[in-house]
Amino acid sequence: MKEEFLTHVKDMAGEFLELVENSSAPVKIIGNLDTDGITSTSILCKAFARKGIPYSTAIVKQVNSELIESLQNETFEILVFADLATAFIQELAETIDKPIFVLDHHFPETNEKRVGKLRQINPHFFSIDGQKEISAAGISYFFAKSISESNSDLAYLALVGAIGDMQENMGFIGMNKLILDDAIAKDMVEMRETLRIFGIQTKPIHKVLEYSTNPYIPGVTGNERSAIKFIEDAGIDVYDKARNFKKLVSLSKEELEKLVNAIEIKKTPGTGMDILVGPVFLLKNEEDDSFRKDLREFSTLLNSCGRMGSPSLGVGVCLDDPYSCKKAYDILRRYRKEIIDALNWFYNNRRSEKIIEKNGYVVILAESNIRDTIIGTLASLLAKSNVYPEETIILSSSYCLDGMIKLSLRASGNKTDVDLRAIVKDIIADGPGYGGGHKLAAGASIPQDREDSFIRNALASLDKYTSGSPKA
Ligand SMILES: [Mn+2]
Repeated sequence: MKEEFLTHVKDMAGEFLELVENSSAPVKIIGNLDTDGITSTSILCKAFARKGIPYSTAIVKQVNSELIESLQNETFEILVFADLATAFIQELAETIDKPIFVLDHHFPETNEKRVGKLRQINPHFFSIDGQKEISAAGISYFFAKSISESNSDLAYLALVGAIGDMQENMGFIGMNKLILDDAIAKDMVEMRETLRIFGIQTKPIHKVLEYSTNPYIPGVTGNERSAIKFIEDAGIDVYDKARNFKKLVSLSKEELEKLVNAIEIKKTPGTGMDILVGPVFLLKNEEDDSFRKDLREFSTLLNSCGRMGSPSLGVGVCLDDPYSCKKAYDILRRYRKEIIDALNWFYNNRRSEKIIEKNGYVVILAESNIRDTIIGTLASLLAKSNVYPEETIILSSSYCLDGMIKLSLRASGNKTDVDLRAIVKDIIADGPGYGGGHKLAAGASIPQDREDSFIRNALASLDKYTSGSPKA
């Protein structure tokens, strides 16, 4: 069904160009506040600019009735949504009487490609799995390529978006694989089989091991000296000939093998990365020490821009703006610091009433101590670490500035007997609030004035799905 999907995208791009020709206002692009949304927006910006189409962008956390109302009052004549809006198709089509293009890969609620003047471009209509095979950045890429073949040099951005949505798993499949082929054919991206630990392409090896949480290496993660000793014990000189700390590029094949074996023996099983060696994807024209060199680091950089409230810097990074790149690195550093602060807050409050630990689950009530866009990352980190036994459900919550409480649910290890969405449903059952997600990662928002009933519902629901006995 790939061909049918691509034909559909082409038709839609054709209709878009025709509408643009008869419009006197800029096109409005509304993108989602994550790596996939930022790369989608950037791809569209670049394609529109090259074609001389005026545009304006907005990056938002979510679509809701207020956003729809405010868009209705703006003077834009054509709207393009990227990586969001699928859950609001009816409301959008009914409220805004203008051409709307929704480029999204979330599971569609209606089966119609057209609802009034709204058009949906969604791979699920063509039996393509939008969770694994293509992200919104990929859809935006094919849309851009339909506008002009010259936009095929943007393929790498689509891969960065797919990585942001966890669609890279020892390589790419489906439509993403086609995009990778384009990026390699354009000589923009190179694939190497090597150690996949995060940061290994750009930082000295001992630093990479010190900061590695995936995998977690007991006695090495978090300790620079032990990391250096660990490398030496593996029979590898930590310095290169120029007496600089060695990076991955300066390891011989034998040394790389020694390093992989040493990590293999020492790492905690089940902490995320089971296979250490696999494909990594590198931007050919980027300096070795650049955060944009390894597409996974590029993805993290954009994610941090979004979560720290500066998504437009992320767009600037994708559009090669030097000022944005410099500022984004500062943001990435601050983001890492906030995550470490969040972890420290967690460890310092484990014995307080803010963290409720039972057998089978833990509830973290961070209130205003952790940013709402960081709380999910904390839950994911705890789920991947060995702080709690396998199969522990981790519910974390923090206050948002808009009067809501944001909740994130994760399960450590491979908990498969509980669908986390069921717990979300229980929590929001008796009042205002909304939520959803996947079986293994779910979230919700509820008003702060309902905090007491949220905690009651959450504990009751978690007790139901786990043993729930007080922790010994
Ligand atoms: Mn997405």
